[in-house]
Amino acid sequence: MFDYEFIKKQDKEVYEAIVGEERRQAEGLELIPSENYVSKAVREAAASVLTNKYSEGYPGKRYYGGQEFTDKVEELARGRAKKLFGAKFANIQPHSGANANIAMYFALLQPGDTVLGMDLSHGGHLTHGHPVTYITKVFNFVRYKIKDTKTGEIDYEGMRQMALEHKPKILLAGFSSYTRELDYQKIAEIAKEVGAISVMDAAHIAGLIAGGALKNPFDFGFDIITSTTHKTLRGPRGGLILVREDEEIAKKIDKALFPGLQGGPLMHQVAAKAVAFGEALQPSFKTYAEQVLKNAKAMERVFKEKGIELVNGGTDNHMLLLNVQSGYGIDGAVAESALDKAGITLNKNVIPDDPNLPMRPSGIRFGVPAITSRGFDEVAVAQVAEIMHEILSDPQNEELITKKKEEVKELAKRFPIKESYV
Ligand code: DSN
Repeated sequence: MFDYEFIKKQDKEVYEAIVGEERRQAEGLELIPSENYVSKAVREAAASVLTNKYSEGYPGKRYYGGQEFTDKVEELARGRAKKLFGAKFANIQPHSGANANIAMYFALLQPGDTVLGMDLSHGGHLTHGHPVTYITKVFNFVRYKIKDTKTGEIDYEGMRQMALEHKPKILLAGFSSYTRELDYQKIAEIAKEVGAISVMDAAHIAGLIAGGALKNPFDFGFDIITSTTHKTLRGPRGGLILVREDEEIAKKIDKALFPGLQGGPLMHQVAAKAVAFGEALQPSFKTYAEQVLKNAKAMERVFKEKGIELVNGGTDNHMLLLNVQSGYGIDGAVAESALDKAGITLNKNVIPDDPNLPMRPSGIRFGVPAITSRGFDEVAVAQVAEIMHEILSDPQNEELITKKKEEVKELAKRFPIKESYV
């Protein structure tokens, strides 16, 4: 896409790594549900001279001079983010989704306060209070779970009981490996009943919300949405915090992020976010979000027809979780590696209350946001699912994998990565 003229001349080693990755992305199929392909316009912004600039603070209130254009770029990003999600306030400076969540905690909690979030093995995220993270040394995290992994229904009554017992300051919805639509109404009611602030970590589905394919938690009274910008939202790597209407909360979040947690914002990434949000405001993004849901359903149908167990019984969003242990008698690591050899990239994943260890879990997690960006339709994604099924049924068969790799390359060639989505 770029010719990398200068890197090529100056630094062969980095040049080769970049073009190697470019080739890998072009020839293979990206099924990691948290990845996507940004437009060339987003990449141009991310590669711009804005990387040279320090802009600590916020538009109109910076610690350094020379902010005429950085202010403009940040205002554009904030304004577009607010419009996309129907929020009154947006902070687009978080370097990542993890930073967005950490800043949100520090803005709203005192040490020792409690957060009620989703259990990691049931779909939550490390930053929702996994014991390996430092935030658990400061705050108290308690976890709700799925009631029935055949349907994926969350144990909302259990959530309520826990909320009444633990009196969380934050009731946290959202996930990194859960496939069903959430009952925002119920969650918001529980939060209200116990006086908690309701937060949705929409990192995975932000693009589907922005594109109108999934419900918007703000329509049910949620106070805050945190997110990444690089998954279904198809922007550059980064984070985002939206506040529906409470100005006091928004002020606390701004302060917690800077100077509380981060230093200078990455203004090149902020510019790239602005461009991506501009793309997401176009009608074509709505079509994209709808196609993502259709494609995920088409993949679901293939595995269901084969009798393979889908965790939560299927999907309402962009991702699927397969129990490869029960379905194919292999663990997720074996599945990931066999598919990787054929050019299909996804990740091994724990399933709820997985009896296996995280490095050899029972499941795989995959999704369609990236291949949908390439133009894959229901027929083409079903073809990918068929290839996956053949490989997973015989993962040691190198001859089969070599043959399937050619089919994957053919598909990749038929649907090249796009340079523009508008
Ligand atoms: N690493 C992201 C994902 O793949 O879901 C979440 O942080």
